[in-house]
Amino acid sequence: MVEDGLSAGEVARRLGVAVTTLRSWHRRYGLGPDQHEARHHRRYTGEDLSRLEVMCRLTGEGMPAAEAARAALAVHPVEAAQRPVVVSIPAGRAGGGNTIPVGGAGPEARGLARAAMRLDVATMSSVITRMIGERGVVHTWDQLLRPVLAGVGDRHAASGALVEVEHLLSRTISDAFAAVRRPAGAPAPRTLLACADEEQHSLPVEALAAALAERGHRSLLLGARVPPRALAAVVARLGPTVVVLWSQAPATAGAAQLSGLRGTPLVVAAGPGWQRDSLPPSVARPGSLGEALDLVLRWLPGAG
Ligand code: B12
Repeated sequence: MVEDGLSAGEVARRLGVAVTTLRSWHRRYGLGPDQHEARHHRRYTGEDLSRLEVMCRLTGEGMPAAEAARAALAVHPVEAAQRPVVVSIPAGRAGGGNTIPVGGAGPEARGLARAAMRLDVATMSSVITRMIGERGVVHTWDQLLRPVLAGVGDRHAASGALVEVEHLLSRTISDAFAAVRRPAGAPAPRTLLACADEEQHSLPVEALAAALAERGHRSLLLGARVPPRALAAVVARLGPTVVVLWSQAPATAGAAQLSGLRGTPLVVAAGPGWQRDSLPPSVARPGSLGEALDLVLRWLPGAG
């Protein structure tokens, strides 16, 4: 409950948006404190806060700011006399300069980027889960997640900031992939998915596990940093048909790790870390999640 009203700074902290964003929403859309007492700082009431929460959620889901403002004002109407004229502004400007660049990616990617900047896990999760449900894992990875991950990576590389955003986004993506229903009663997994030794970038193999699940296949997901001895031990125990080993950077792409996989019908070295020249010719090198999925499916019984 908000008794005495909140300052713009307090509201900004609660919602995870910049004070400048709040001011611009107030100026452009009238989404601000109703009572503006002369010579006093503006205080936000509980109703103001509710409207702003709707605004954050909708822009986080990719809705243009002017449209989201109209919806927020409709959910919690303001007194007619105080109602502002809502103006349309060019899309993609909300969030000010404090944004993650997503290139030409669609409104959902911009919404996810904004939600990530606000550390708004609920919105991030609903945007990702909805797109997986509607368009599938491969589309979601290529059109939504990759652009935002790359944007966070670029911003971090340039400034050293946004570690917390990167971690929370990664965690939320992992959770969404893990929530893709694994096929019940499907045959035991014939595919092993792992990251190379000391490799922490596990999202790509998690994406592949979710994409395989969508197509009715279980896989064994070993995740990040799998030492070669552990990998060789699992392969010796289970004799999988396919092993996919992910390396994001050359530092983790020692080709010797693949020697323990001899006898596996299909070995896939995936990720930008691997150098084709250093790999035996029998090792497959997909160029995308979709290619990796097709490659693996070709080796699994009953796949099509
Ligand atoms: C999230 C992230 C992390 C998370 C990972 C969380 C997780 N569970 O995965 C955490 C915080 C752990 C992390 C750690 C580090 N990270 Co990091 N990270 C990222 C980030 C933002 C996204 C990674 C990702 O998933 N990319 C997926 C897509 C977006 O990458 P892609 O290269 O375009 O992949 C394409 C191809 O490989 C191709 N493809 C080909 N075959 C296949 C097969 C499959 C199955 C798939 C899916 C795709 C595919 O399609 C892909 C696109 O789909 C990137 C930024 C970026 N641009 O990638 C940095 C980035 C990869 N990280 C980087 C670094 C430096 C690190 C650290 C060393 C930082 C540090 N100082 O500690 C550590 C340590 C890493 C280690 N030893 O493994 C650098 C790597 C630079 C380099 N080439 O050496 C990057 C590029 C950031 C940057 N711009 O500097 N990171």
